[in-house]
Amino acid sequence: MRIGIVCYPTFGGSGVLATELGKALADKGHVVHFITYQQPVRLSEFNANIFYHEVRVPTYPLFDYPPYETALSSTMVDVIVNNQIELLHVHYAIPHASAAFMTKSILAKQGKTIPVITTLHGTDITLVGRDKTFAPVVSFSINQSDAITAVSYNLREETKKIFKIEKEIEVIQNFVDVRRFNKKPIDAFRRVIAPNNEKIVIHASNFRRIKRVEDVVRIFEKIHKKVPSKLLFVGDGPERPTAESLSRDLNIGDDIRFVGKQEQMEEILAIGDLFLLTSEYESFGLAALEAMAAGVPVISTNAGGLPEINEHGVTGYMSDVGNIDEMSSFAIDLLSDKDKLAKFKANAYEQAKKFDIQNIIPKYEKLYNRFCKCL
Ligand code: GMT
Repeated sequence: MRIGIVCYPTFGGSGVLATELGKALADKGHVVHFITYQQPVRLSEFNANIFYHEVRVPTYPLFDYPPYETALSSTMVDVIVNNQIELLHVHYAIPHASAAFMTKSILAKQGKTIPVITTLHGTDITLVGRDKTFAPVVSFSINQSDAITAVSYNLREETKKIFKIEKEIEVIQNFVDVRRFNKKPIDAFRRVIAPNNEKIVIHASNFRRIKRVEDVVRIFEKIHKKVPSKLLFVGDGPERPTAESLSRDLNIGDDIRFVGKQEQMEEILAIGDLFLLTSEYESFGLAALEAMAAGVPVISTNAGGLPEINEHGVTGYMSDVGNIDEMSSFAIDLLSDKDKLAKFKANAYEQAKKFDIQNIIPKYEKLYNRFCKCL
């Protein structure tokens, strides 16, 4: 099948998921055309079945705001027509669902039908999408999609609460390639981060406010008082300076490393003992699932879709948003008990296997097949 995938090319979960989906489909013999403004970060290796089309937005003195959505729709029309694309799968509603609607309408005028599937990822509904600046367009264009999927049961319910959705929203939960994340730790790397065999705590995100990275620092401060430990912050974003200055203010700066955006997450997670995710909301929490696939237990909030992956008392622990005391005592308890930690690590890995890419890709293929009988 010839599939067009539209996504954000950055480190965010929706772009990572869309890229991994495209790569897996290509491995199964489908031809995948990525359409986005930059090479997706996880699309580094060559695959004969993968094509990448860059959306270019011309500059013009009149354009204070470059019209990306218009350029994206025009590129989609061009790619679909010239590459015989049979189905368009867009990830993250803004602005991809409305650009897809425009594309579909243009092609309909030319007598061509292109089925559109929109996958909702989280903030495109719960944060940005519901804002009145975007809501009418988001709601309309989602409803115009031929199929709508959500990455968790929680996101499906949230979407139904926020918008009047006239179609069924199908849940296809996010996935992880367990084989890729099940790596042996590189000893030399572990020694650089934790020279005295301290425990390694990890947080990875885009450092947006919704992630509450200050809570991560405060939890670590409490852990650090009881358990020799180091904290690795992976990723970058607007709240990073706040987390950095709080680390210095709390006098724990020397035991916290900000390693920035990293492509080889599996190598970093392989040396981890605990993953912290303190978000106000996560539709799913792909970063936590990747940690679990690397055998790292997760202490998270119980917000959004996190209870769909993190099993309290089994694969980690969950607390209410902002409950720093409880999250730190769970962490101290776990990191201080060798046997319990080993058990939780094994449980986390077993749980991740339920979300293995091999189990989820056929669900997307089945969905595609409803619109295009050419698989
Ligand atoms: O977390 C972010 O801000 C990034 C965002 C995205 O769209 O890239 O992540 C969302 O999609 C991920 C992949 O489906 C989910 O795992 C994240 O939970 C979700 N983030 C939020 O809901 C805040």
